[in-house]
Amino acid sequence: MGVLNVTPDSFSDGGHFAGREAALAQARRLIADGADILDVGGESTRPGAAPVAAAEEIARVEPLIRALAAETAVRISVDTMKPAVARAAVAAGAAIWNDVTALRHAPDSLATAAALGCDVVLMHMQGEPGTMQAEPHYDDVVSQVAEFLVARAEAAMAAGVLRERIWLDPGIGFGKHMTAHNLPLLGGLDRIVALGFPVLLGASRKSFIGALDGGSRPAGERLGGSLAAALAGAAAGVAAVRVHDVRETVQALRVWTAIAQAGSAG
Ligand code: HH2
Repeated sequence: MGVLNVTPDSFSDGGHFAGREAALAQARRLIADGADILDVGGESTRPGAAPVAAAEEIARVEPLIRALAAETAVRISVDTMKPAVARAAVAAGAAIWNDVTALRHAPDSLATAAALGCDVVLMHMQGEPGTMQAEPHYDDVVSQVAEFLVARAEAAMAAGVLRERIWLDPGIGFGKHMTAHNLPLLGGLDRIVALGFPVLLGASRKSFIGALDGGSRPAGERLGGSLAAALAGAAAGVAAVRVHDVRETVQALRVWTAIAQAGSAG
């Protein structure tokens, strides 16, 4: 899954693809690089990001999704917590609603997901985007994230979302201490995969990588760590990785897969 943020303020690519032509060109690049899914986002979820009104978010993502759906068979996902944005995006051709609040943001989130009938990504987050990094606390991060995700999947199914539409995501960096929580979660991904739903992993360029590599590496200098996390995800059996550097990730996954297959054949 290639990340396409059409926002002025996303943590790693904010402002780069805010114009329509720049966004389309980046989408084509991600597809040529091997992305199977494009994740289009019109509101940054980084700590302290300014909230965006639904109308403004729709204006950012809807025309782009419509243009992309007309020219590519690659699946399009919309990264939003707002039902109105999800509705507009699916009407424009999106096939997946990626919701970092796991359908908790609005009272009609669950019913909207059921009515749309699209795939939904239910992501774990402790707290709210604005304050989630202030003081995250867990007694057992892997168990608590797993319990939350199961509860949200059950809530979605009770509201009418089909089981086969549901993806789970541990939410790396969302209300998680840089290393004390993100690392056990990455190391325990097999327990999230064992819940029986396809798992999406988004670790690309996140701060824990900078923290493990001297402390101050900016987002654009975290490719090596992003690849390491993607391969850890592959080893645990995740269904997809949400990444900024599609070309490099596809290459890493191809080599990793070839080695794994040769190992089991020999
Ligand atoms: N991470 C980000 C945004 N959306 N969605 C899912 N399902 N999983 C993630 O890990 C995830 C996500 C944050 O990254 P990015 O989009 O690059 O930044 P921003 O939130 O600042 O737009």
